[in-house]
Amino acid sequence: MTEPSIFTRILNGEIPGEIVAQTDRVFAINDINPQAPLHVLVIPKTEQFRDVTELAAGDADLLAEMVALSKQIATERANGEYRLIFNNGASAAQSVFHVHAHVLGNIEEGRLVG
Ligand code: DGP
Repeated sequence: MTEPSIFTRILNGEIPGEIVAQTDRVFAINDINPQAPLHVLVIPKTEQFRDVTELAAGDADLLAEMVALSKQIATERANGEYRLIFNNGASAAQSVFHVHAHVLGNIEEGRLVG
């Protein structure tokens, strides 16, 4: 059996990490290494999907729920505008193979990150 992902371990309270928002199927944490003033990870509570390609093919409703929670967080903690990033594969800088969206907001004018 494969080990639970770092995100599943945070969700289960096995390692520290504050859940800043959640729905029945999705939760959000602040990124440990923020690349913008708002940098949240939005993550399905199930780790069955490695990346957004698998997720979109397997459960499009769950992907839509991730986008809706991202928008809600951006509305509460930024001005409703946000950058949404999914890294797909190690050579695209994915390090955790439990699909997650990076939600970035309050980005300084002209400054692109990631
Ligand atoms: P990616 O490179 O797209 O797989 O993004 C993984 C992100 O997960 C990365 O931005 C850092 C974040 N991360 C890794 N470990 C932890 C942790 O223990 N706590 C939190 N809050 N974030 C973590």
